[in-house]
Amino acid sequence: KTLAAGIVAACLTNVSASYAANPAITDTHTADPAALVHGDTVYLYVGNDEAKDNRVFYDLKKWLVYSSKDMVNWTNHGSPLAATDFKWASGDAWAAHTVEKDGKFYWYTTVRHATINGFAIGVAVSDSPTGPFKDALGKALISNDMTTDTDIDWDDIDPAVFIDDDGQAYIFWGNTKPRWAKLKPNMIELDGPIHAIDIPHFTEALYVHKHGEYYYLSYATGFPEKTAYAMSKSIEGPWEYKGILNELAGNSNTNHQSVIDFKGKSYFIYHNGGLGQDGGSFRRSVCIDYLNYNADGTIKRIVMTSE
Ligand code: FUB
Repeated sequence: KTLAAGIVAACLTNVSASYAANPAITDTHTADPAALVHGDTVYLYVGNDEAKDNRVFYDLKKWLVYSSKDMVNWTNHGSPLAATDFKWASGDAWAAHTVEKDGKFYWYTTVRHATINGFAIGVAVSDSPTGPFKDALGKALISNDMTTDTDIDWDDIDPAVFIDDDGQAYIFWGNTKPRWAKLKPNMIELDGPIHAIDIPHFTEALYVHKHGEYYYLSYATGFPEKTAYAMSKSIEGPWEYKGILNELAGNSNTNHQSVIDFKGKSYFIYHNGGLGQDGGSFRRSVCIDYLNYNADGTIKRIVMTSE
């Protein structure tokens, strides 16, 4: 090998290494992670990026489920749900979120509506975290005709469901316009009005979690996306903006986070474009790092690792 070839090889290695931060899932390209702790196991629900290269757009037809008992070794349970399992949808398995209530698992999904303009949110249900899942409603839970901006194609995306200690469930969602509503105890109908949320620099990917006496609302900000967060003592807000939680994750325009506590540690789960030489904005990969709180309840900025 010539010196020049060696230098080129070294440079390529370095470039690749700086992008190849920590994909936790490496058997295929995965995006938009949503983690669910159930017993001694974490279930990870992700979209499957199938774009051939990074020059066109998202190609997500289905979601995948993984599980782990140690956050290191992951078992692939295949795809128990595809976008077109919702008969009223035409495709696009965008970001989704699964929660458990009373022994049933509800998988809230973004899909493109076949007959109503734009994206919509559906909900599938199963008796098991790994499926089989089936459409729980036979129609969209939230569609573009239910919100005020019917001309905006993708403002009804990225559902995140939070069940509070008293059992009340809430759904948060949106692109550009963050929104929330209560869910009825059956988990498949909205209960009451749709509310706007007042948070700065919102792009998409809302996620709610609770730690101690605070609720945390994290979300993608700007574009390319970083992750920001806000805090409140009430799930209904008002939310106090706390700044950037995670920097650009590397080689992906988007990011999408999930936060869990598992076996005594807190985790920040997200995606980057770091898998192999062909990772990127439409060929993303799920990553996991620790999340740490300060004594006052604020969150330390995430330190992204390659381990
Ligand atoms: O994966 C498609 C879209 O990209 C998601 O719905 C957004 O959150 C962004 O990650």
